[in-house]
Amino acid sequence: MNTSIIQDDHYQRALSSLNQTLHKLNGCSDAEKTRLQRDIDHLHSMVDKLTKGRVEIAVFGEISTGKSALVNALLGESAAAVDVRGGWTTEVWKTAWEGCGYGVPGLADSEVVLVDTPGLNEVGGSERAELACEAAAQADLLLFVTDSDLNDVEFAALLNLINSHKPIIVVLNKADLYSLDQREQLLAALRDDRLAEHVPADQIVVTAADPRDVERVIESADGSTRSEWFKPDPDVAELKARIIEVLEQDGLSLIALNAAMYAADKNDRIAALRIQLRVRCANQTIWSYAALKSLAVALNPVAVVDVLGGTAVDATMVGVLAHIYGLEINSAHAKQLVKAILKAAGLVMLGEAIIGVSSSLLKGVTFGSMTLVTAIPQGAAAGYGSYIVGQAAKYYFEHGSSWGREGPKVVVKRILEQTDKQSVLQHLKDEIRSKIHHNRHATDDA
Ligand SMILES: Nc1nc2c(ncn2[C@@H]2O[C@H](COP(=O)(O)OP(=O)(O)OP(=O)(O)O)[C@@H](O)[C@H]2O)c(=O)[nH]1
Ligand SMILES: [Mg+2]
Repeated sequence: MNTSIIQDDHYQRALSSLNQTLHKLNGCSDAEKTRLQRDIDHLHSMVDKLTKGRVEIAVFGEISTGKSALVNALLGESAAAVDVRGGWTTEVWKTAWEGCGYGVPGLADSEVVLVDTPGLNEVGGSERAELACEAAAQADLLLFVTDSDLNDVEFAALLNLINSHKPIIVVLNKADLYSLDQREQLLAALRDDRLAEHVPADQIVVTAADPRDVERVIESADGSTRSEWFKPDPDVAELKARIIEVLEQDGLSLIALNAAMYAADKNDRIAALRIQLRVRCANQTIWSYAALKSLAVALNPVAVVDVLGGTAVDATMVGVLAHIYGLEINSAHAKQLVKAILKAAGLVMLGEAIIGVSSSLLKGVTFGSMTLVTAIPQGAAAGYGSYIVGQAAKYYFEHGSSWGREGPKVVVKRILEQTDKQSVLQHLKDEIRSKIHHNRHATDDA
């Protein structure tokens, strides 16, 4: 296999970072994998890119600056669609640059690929912006095309690309539209002024990717003259030379460094997304168990026993939460955790539950309308207890089954402080009411 030929340290490390990131993805749940499918595909394509030695050069710039024309001129053929109308290129588009004459040493399948992108101001929709971002993230070398002095939008976009820490060549295209003097002035403005601190002068080059027709006067042997329009050849020699120079100097380390940065970036993204998905799923679970507990207590005095023991429903919820965080916990451990949380919450919560219970017991629970007057607040109070237990358990699992240095008391106290109790209670009361609506024996005058 190709990779064994490459002994370069950076290269091997980059490859193993990509593989480790992919390995991490294997541990994701099916729901997480579905959300991360695009990242998984990109990571596979990055592994393929690195093992084959595919060098990607992505072309960016405002609409109609001549990006597609530049790709064609480098290729020496009309592969990309060029049009006088702006916004012509709407997809990120890749093509192999066969005649470029560079290959990563040691990788027989190595190739250079040119990546054409939609114009920057065309990248209005978030989907296209994401595509352009992804193209920049995968590319090893960036070309930024402009056809005049940079406007503010171009300058901001260019700074963004510079921040990706990849080599960048700024291309002043449409040179044929300017006189020699104007060209020099434009170059000086870019090199010595706007980009002086950002791009080395020799990384700013001039091209004419698709020069417009020029009139030529032809003199015949008899001295008569006639004029003829002809299309000059594209002039991208300086750019091509600069690209090859960069690749020959750094080709292998460029693809290695880029792949390593890519893997690190995806790693962070995967971790963030996983957390986000788990938190969402955990919150849904907590709400549904809190509602279940509320309803059980409101409707059924037997369920009240749960509140005193602080267990069955809450322990089941804790087991489900553990599972969401990729942990398994037996029911004895789950009950212990619930008790520990209730204890950490102090008498406030237990008191609330007990008051709820005793008043139901004293009144005796029937499904008459008067009972529901008290049953709904009691149910909501019990559900609130479950909500707090759930939030605390979520914290515990998020931190790898630990309360951290603060201990359960501080954590639970903070959760209590940060919870908008009234709105949780209101939400649970609404839940009970909407369920009771379906019970024809009951009324909802609570
Ligand atoms: N005079 C002149 N015109 C050029 C040159 N390069 C491109 N053009 C013209 O500029 C127009 C836009 O060229 P494209 O290559 O389609 O530009 P683009 O940046 O790909 O445009 P979008 O894909 O729409 O963002 C076309 O009419 C080209 O013929 C050049 O070097 N000189
Ligand atoms: Mg284009």
